[in-house]
Amino acid sequence: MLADSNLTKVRVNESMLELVEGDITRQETEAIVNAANSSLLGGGGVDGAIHRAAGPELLAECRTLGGCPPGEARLTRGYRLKAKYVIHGVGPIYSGTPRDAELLASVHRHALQLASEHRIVTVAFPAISTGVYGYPMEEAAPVALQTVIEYLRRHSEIKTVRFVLFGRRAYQAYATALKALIVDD
Ligand code: AR6
Repeated sequence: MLADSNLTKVRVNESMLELVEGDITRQETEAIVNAANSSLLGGGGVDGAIHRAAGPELLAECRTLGGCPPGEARLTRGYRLKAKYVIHGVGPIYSGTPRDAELLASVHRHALQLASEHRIVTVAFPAISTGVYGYPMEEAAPVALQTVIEYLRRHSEIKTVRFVLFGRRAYQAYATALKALIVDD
């Protein structure tokens, strides 16, 4: 594991799992994941930032999709983004029940399954549900990371998964959780 103050890289079988501090709209991965809501018609937070950066064509395509239930994801093109695709994932609204972790794991798995189906080899995720949806960062991080690690162990077709964490605190929470998961291995 390579760990820096704002970059962590760890190999999972044939693939790389990376943590970086930054803005997901600027990523050059083939796909970026959006933290969307069930309407898929835009909102605040990272969703608003992605729609602003991608341009109005993104919303036009989203309108054709008919929404998406929590725990699932839908794929669109990336329009003016550097990323070719946006995978719109709908995370849980935090409730403090075991259903939160099930849905958070599910949205990460669905997003990666869509990437595999479309032969996308590099994917960037934000910290889904940890903003407006209220999921505590320290609770979300191990669930998101464990799910991605399990997926990469079985799917070497995805070469890189990068978590793009917005700010120091988010980066630290994910880095701490990843360290604990690797030690537990
Ligand atoms: N790059 C990376 N991460 C970001 C960025 C960015 N540019 N901007 C914010 N974040 P949120 P949610 C982080 O609220 O909790 C929307 O209105 C942010 O700091 O964007 O899943 C949707 O339409 C936080 O850690 O998504 C839904 O209605 C994380 O991204 C609702 O919010 C997620 O925060 C979804 O809520």
